[in-house]
Amino acid sequence: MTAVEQSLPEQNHQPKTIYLKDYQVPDYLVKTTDLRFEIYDGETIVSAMLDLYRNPAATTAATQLRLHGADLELISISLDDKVLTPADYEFGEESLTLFNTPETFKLLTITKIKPEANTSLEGLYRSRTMYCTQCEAEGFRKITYYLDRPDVMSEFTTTVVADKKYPVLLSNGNLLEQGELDNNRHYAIWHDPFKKPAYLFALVAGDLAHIEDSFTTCSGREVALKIFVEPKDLDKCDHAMTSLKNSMRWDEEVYGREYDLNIFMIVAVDDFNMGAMENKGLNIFNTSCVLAKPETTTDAGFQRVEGVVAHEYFHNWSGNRVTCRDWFQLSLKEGFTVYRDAEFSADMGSRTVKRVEGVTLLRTLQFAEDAGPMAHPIRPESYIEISNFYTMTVYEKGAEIIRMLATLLGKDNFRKGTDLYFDRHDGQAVTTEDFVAALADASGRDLTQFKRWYSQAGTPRLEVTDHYDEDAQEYRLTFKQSCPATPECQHKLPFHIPVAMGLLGSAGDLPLYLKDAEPDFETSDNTYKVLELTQAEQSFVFQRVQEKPVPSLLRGFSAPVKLHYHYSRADLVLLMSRDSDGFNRWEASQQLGLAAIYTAMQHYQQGGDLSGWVLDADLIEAYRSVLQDESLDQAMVAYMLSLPSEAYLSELAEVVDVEAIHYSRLAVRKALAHALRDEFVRIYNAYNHQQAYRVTADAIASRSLKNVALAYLILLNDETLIRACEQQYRTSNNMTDVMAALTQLVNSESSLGQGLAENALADFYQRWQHESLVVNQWLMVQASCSLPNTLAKVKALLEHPGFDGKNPNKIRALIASFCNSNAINFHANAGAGYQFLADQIIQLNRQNPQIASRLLTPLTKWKKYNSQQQTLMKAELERIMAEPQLSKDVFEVVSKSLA
Ligand code: B3K
Ligand code: ZN
Repeated sequence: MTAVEQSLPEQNHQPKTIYLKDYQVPDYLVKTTDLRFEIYDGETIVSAMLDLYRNPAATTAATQLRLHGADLELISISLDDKVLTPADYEFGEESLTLFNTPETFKLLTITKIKPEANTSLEGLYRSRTMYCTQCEAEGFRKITYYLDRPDVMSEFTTTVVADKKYPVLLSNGNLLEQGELDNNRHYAIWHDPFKKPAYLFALVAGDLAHIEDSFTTCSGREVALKIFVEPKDLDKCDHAMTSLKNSMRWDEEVYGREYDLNIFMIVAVDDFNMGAMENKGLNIFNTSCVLAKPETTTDAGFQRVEGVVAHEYFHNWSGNRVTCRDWFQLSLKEGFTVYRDAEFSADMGSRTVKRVEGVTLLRTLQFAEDAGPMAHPIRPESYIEISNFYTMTVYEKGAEIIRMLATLLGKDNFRKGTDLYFDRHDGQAVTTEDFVAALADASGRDLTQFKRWYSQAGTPRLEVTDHYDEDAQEYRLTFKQSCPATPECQHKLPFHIPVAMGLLGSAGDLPLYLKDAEPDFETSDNTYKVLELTQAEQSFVFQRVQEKPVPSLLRGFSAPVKLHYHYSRADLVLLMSRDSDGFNRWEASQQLGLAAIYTAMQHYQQGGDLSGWVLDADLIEAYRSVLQDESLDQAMVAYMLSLPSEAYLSELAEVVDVEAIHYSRLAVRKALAHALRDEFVRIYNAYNHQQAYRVTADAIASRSLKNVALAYLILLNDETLIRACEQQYRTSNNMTDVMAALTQLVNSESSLGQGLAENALADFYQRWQHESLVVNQWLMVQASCSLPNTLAKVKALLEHPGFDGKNPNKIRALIASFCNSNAINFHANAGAGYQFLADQIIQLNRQNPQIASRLLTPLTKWKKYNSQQQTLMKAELERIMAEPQLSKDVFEVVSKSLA
């Protein structure tokens, strides 16, 4: 068997589970890593010179070295200049073991790889006209034999050699040297002085254009900033550059973190499995997360670029300078960095809006994950394929855990804690325990119980009851916490939960005199408190309460829990209009919306007709007052008027009734549109002025409110309004307004709307066919259309020249949008949607296992549907399971879903 055959990812046997409890330090470490890449058409020769030494911390004096390697063709291997023969080593699954290895030695391996044939987009691969890499988590082993684990940190020097048709040759660190070679070839040598794990390695070779700027750090060092793109995209880089400079400044100001190399580079790549990658000094980005200009990019797109640029930049400290000991610690860098980027975005735009968006994401997607077969704590105990654990839980819930720590410690102590963490562990590969220990040491707080958030999965439930004693003027709040069983843990111990709160009286916030605690007039006006829950049941008594208050609980969503308190409609209306906490004002609007939808659902489920559905007058008035409230940020008005999504309604349901959810929500929206038509028209007209496009929070807010009004108005099936929508499509100068109008036309139930939609879709493609990212939006709007017959259209689009089954962005835009954001169609037609998805997954399983595995998510939720749907979904999972050569990625998700 050849080396290549040996390392093929065959899965005829059960893939192995890796456990956190089995962690062992590496036997060998790598002092320096010298790489040379000779890139030729069709193949690349990689020479790796490793300076190895036995790890003094290893428990036994190892005389073998097991290197990772996959899909490599070994050409030669020498140890301290002696060429090794097959008797000196052995191939295993994804490994190469050397025998009789000395205390220290130099190992030179020469291997051949085929980037052009690499469709997994992991390791070194080709995307359109360029070569690029993606190594996290375990892709470096597809480049050369190596100790591909994050606790092996080494100093890298990289030589890239290629034909001059690839003028740009990049790698990590600072450029040491470049020059010409024979045969129209040239080279560049890069040196990264910071030791790093292999997952942070990067290389790019291509014919790229770039924009350039510079940043002067807080200590006065000048850093060159470069963004590399295909020449056609050079006009779409400015927003990313501005975002980068803002991020660099913010990390200095808020965390005291200065950038450390002479140069910081970003490269935009069209074929990329996720958003972006924080390789040291050379971030590689999905084009969708760098490129932005008003004509092609929506406001959401602009914000995503800002957020992802910041996220990857912040990793330079939270991830690169201090990295993870093993992949179970992933949330150490991801949760923390998501928290950092969310706070950055909050500082750049509107804090409340950012929080509403973050919580919406968490409560729809992460809560669903926590309640499904793939539930895991933010620090998992085991995995089969680590790529499957780049999850909402590790990222978003992980960020909530950091947010709770920040809340519990307070601003100053939290900063002391992060300073200590960075100082103490700079240059090390550490654990989440180390992170919490630094925060505990710096603040003097005992965080022992808090650490349960790292090891217990599931979303805690908080039941709150209260009692007002008018005579004693005392108000008692009682909290009961519990947490549902998850696959690996049946019984949970109580969590340490910060509950930020206030009490509302008829005239607004009341002062808080918590029994046995000091009132806080020094740092605040004493109307806000953080209660700390640590027991299964706990009460708090407030004194000098002169009227029965309405509690404002979990302000700013201070903990990732499901809160239950029985609010009356009047309570919610009060909170929605008067709470000093913007987040809870929005939350009250959502509770009101939920209740209205549930009423309609009950009617529908009892066989009732929803046409002409009307809402109670007081509810209408509550929404009307939001529209008229001048104190509110327009973006908040837009969010308060948007009803809870179908995805959130599904997450909340015990058994998801897809049709009831869809039609009831639609009926409530129509009822609101009828009742508030004049207000919506007023708002639409007030904000529908063609102005120069700006990406400020205010401008984004106005567009978003206007487009929410439009979305309601279109439901009235009124010819004038539909034509206004079409006019917005035709005349807008920015993609936000164009897409908003196109979406409404495509979803319009009227024949006029449908006719206009057809023309607009044709016009749109004609106009934007050469802009791949814009075509993706065109695919997405069609795949998300809730009208019947969408599956047939999606299938037809698979054959359209605007689709490319090898490009992850296209797969997400068409296939994932249909299966994740179009429940009414995905679950229709006796399982046709399920079968369609399973077919796609089977096709992608070998081509790109990571993408195949991601696509599985909607099928993993099969237990939440009715028995007929369950049977059909399960049958598709079983069909996938029966496939030969299932990738580890797909195997893990399918087998856990069926377990
Ligand atoms: N660290 C990368 C994610 C890598 C995913 C590998 N399957 C991007 C990020 O979170 O910043
Ligand atoms: Zn990250």
